[in-house]
Amino acid sequence: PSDNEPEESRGKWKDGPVELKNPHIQKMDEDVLYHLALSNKSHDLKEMFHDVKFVCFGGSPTRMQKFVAFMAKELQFKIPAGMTLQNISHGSDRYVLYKVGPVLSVSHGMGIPSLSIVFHEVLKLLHHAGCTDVKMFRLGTSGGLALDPGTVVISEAAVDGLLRPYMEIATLGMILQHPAFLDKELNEELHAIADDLGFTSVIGKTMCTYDFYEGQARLDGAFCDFNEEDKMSFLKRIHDRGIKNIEMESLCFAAMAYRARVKSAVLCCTIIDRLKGDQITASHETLEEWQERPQKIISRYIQKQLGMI
Ligand code: R2B
Ligand code: URA
Repeated sequence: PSDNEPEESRGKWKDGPVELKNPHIQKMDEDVLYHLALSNKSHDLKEMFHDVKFVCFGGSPTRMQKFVAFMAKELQFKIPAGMTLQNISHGSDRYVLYKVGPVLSVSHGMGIPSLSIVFHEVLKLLHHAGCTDVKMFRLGTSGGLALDPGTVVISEAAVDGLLRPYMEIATLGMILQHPAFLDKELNEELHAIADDLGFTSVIGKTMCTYDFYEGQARLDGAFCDFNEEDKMSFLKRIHDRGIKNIEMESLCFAAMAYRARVKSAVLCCTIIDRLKGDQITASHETLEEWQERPQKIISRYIQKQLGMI
């Protein structure tokens, strides 16, 4: 593992300021967060973001816009009639970034490379802003294994397509492995909230892949070199190893949050049972309702943390 901290400190997250494990940043005159269209010179990041405690990520820009509007309501922020919350990163069309009180809502696009870029920049933003005691959440979708669609899977651990619990990054011609631990206590708290809200949810392992089609054993991509039997035997095998769902960002999310020692959780609703098929055929309305479930769980968690309920 690339992390050169002693084994006994693993699994321990630190509350307190968001620290960057990069000595170069403090020597830089200006830090341009290019994909967020922000910089610590041109913007007063402390003024803008110092009170952020909860950073919620999701793949789609519109979903994250809807989420911030929902959070504004839940946190009883009055938005004047005809007004909407501004996308703070409107100067870049790569990602969206919204803020309501202590909550940031950020889109991350699809897949590890896209998430990784915005995660670096959000961590730097939180550091420059002097934020403390921050928690991060990924609110997403996934394919489930032997679960009714609509089930929320809370990731106990993220693994790659070979069931390895770390993210590999090619750095300076070497492969570095970053462990992807997630916080058990936080997961249990979220699981209890899901129960209270009447949502079916499970805590289990999540497989994170680099591709939606062949990478997730689908037979319906543009290419496919395996048959139904191969597919089913793979999916059953990983299910037997405790994998509850498959998606495309959890490994990077967990690895980067853990590397920064920021507590995080990954909550993905399932939108298909992969033991029954490959194509996503649920209606738009049904998909919307399922995708709101992780958001509602996190909203309830945030309200609790803020002492509102
Ligand atoms: C879930 O859904 C997306 C693919 O449809 C991907 O971003 C993921 O992890
Ligand atoms: N997202 C994925 O990555 N896979 C699925 O099957 C559904 C959503």
